[in-house]
Amino acid sequence: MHHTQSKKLPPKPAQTGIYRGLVGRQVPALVLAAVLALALGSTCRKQAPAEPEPPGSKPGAAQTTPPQPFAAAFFIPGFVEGSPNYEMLVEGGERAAAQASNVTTKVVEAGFNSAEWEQQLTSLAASGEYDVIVTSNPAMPAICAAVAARFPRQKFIVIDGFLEGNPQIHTVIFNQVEQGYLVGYMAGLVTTSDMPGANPDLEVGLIAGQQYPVMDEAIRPGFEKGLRAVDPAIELDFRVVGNWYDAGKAANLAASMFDAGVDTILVIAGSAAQGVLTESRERGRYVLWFDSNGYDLAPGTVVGSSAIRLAEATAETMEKAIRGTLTYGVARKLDVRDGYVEFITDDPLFRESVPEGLQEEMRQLMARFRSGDLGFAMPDF
Ligand code: RBF
Repeated sequence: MHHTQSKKLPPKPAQTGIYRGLVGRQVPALVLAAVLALALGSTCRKQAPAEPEPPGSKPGAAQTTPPQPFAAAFFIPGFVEGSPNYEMLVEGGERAAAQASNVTTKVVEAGFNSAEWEQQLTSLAASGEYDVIVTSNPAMPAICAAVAARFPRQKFIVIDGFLEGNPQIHTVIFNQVEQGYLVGYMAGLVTTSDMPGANPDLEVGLIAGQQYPVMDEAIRPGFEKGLRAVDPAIELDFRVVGNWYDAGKAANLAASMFDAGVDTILVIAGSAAQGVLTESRERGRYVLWFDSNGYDLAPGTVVGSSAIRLAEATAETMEKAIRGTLTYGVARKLDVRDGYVEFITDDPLFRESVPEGLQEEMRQLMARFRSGDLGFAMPDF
């Protein structure tokens, strides 16, 4: 496509940072306008027109300034597949990017060796290609802060992490004391029930991929509070896989827990959780799922599922970052009352696999959280 005006354009500025993410799917008029806007010194994204664009409106109509190119990288500290939080992060982030115009994204999987994450994140920041790096898990705020200190113009969003006051980092954390309580209450109901897989022992399990502060100070205490709200005599058997991928080891842990009298296990172990699902299905025991809706992973075995609205939180945060309205230095906390943490009671598989009385107890528990009648503080980390 020939464009006569292109000769009048100033040469592309040398610092190509924000141009690098631009891909061929944009129309030339948009590119021209973006270059022109930059050349005129308009660096403020807040001036971009409100999105989404009205349907049918063609970019390049010339009355409004088209949005400047925006590039986001999703830095996954592990692998996307099999880790619900990372799957939701990419899903939500890609959704926000697709709904805006002129936004490009890239997914970088950093693998399971956490000793390499800081160096890999440093490379990503050093490329200067990304307006924002979006990442997830409670260990990432500290790593982002270390990298941020070396790249003062790099911005970060950490979903499922907490850090206040760093002007380059925005964090969002979910109230996992409440989330733990919800599944703990359900585990208590199941282990004290006459469901076919429940035994008379008051023993419930929790298998975690690793031990970390959010596990020790939010998820596990919340889970135990929920168990004890049903019956103070219920005991918790807590085990750690040691990584987020060893399904064989997770299956062995589950087997030894079942042998010791456990009938219900909450598993938070990334792709290692597959081993717990298999072992529980074979033994006719029960699993509770944590981050996303897990009922269909093993119908009848997964009898309870909490969920965090991580995809939605990521999409909203990304939208603001793209528009230039995101406040960095802020740590958001989202809980049940806000609508970002829930126990899923409306799934047909939940209704099929759990007696009506238990279902009703869980619906009432959710109602108490939603009304503010019940709530727990999520500590700062
Ligand atoms: N959860 C996963 O599902 N997969 C992972 O690979 C994974 N890696 C983690 C690494 C670290 C260092 C930490 C602190 C947590 C990790 N989590 C992982 C747990 C995740 O962030 C979250 O706490 C749980 O999924 C509960 O919401």
